[in-house]
Amino acid sequence: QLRKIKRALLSVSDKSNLIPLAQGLHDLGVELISTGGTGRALQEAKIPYTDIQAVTGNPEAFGGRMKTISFQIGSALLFDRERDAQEAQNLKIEGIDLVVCNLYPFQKVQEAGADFPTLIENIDIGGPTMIRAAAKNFKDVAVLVQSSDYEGFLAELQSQNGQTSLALRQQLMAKAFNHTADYDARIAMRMDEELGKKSLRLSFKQGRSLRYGENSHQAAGFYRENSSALSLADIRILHGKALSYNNLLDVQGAVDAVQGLGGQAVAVVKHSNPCGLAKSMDQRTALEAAWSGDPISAFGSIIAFNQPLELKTAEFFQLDAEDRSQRKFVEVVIAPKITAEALEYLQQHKNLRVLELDIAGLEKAVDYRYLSGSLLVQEADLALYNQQESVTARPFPSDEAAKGLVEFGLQAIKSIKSNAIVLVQAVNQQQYRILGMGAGQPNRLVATKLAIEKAKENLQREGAEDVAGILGQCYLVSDAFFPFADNVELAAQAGIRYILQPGGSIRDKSVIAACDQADIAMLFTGLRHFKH
Ligand code: 93A
Repeated sequence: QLRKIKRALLSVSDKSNLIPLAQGLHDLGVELISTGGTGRALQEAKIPYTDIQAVTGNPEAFGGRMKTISFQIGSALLFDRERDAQEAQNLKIEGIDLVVCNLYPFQKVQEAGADFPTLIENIDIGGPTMIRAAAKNFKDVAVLVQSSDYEGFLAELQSQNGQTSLALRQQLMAKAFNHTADYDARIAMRMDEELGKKSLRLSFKQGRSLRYGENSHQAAGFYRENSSALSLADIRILHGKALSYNNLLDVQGAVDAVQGLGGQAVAVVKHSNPCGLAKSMDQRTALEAAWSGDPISAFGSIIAFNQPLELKTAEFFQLDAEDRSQRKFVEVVIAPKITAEALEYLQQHKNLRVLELDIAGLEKAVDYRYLSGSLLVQEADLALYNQQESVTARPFPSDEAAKGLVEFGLQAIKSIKSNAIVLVQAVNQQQYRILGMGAGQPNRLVATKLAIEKAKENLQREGAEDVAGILGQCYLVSDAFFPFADNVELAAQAGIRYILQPGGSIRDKSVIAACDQADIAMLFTGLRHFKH
């Protein structure tokens, strides 16, 4: 089903790449038809063309609102070359086999802050009509809507004696309908806005396939947002099996946790919560410190690095250990880059998924949650704190070291599901880690208990001599205010001496009093970090 292109209609607002295409078509013997501005560009380049008015038999009218809209152009694009051949001949309609069209730049004009009448004038009517007509008749007609497609298209024509294949025309057709749909969606959104109603028109394309959802009886899919410059769907799998639904959720959790942390940061994630998170100047040290947050849960975890993964770091997993029990199996590692040596080492583990993605370049300005027949939208939780106000008799330290640990603690708590409590430790000036955390508890007191228990367990395993002494150096961070003093009392019993929380409870006073009683320093940040 090759189709020769004999006549082409060129009508473009964006004239980039136009001349090489027009010249190429002309050289192949294609007759070119053009609207006013496009024609002038051809004329300047000395490429012969037929003026649209000679085809429509009508003048370009009404300030350009009527250029191509006509019985002649519509018919030339739409008639069925087999079924309607006789009728077309009777009506003296000669087919047009290619439309090259891009539309009035509505979006660009809008972004430039144009007034309403200017916007209205930039709603293209004739362009989408031609594009949709050509696309509908893809069996015989080709359509180009993007200037970056010209070069490849021309090369294909040149290699096929001026003909296009059905497969190519079908691809161009799908692209054309997507293009006009996006164009109209933009206009529709803007018109809703004018009436004070904001509408959301998200547009996604189906991406990699998923075998199933959270559980094996749930079908699932993964879609990439069309307008996203860099998406989680752009992950490159360098090694290992396809990603599962749960993998992707955990990868997002791990990536969120390391994003925004400087130095060498590592997150160890299970069920979308970081059970380990650390930052250091050295990557291997950071991994060890993150792993130590919960060395049992870390098995089968998803691990994200904010810097290129080095061999020395990867060797921590001891994948080549004779004694199999020494090998640390994880599900996924992801980094902005995996060095060749690290990749070779990790490939020893058949089931490990090794992923690359430019984590720092990922953007997630908004969060969406689908509810029954409705969508919840919010800005992503990007800020760490509003203020740092020491509210206790014992002042909360404000030196550089303290600031570093405060920011690390807030970054950690922001990534953990509510109710969340995390204990963070400065191993030294440049090395921070999660020492214990409690996540997703309906009762905050239980989260505090879990975080303290885990911290103690970790310190005991590590052979720490003065567990209470170390806990006395850690910061206990709460994602939301303490409604009662009981959390403070529990922390005091464990030897905790520093607490960070948003503040803002009607019982703040009694919570502060409990801190003073126990000689605890407390900082109010003024910003809650719920994560449901
Ligand atoms: O105002 S329109 O909707 N009326 C038309 O009949 C029409 N035909 C093509 N705009 C129309 N066009 C658009 O003009 C094309 O989609 C293209 O964006 C532009 C090209 O005009 P020119 O060749 O004069 O620069």
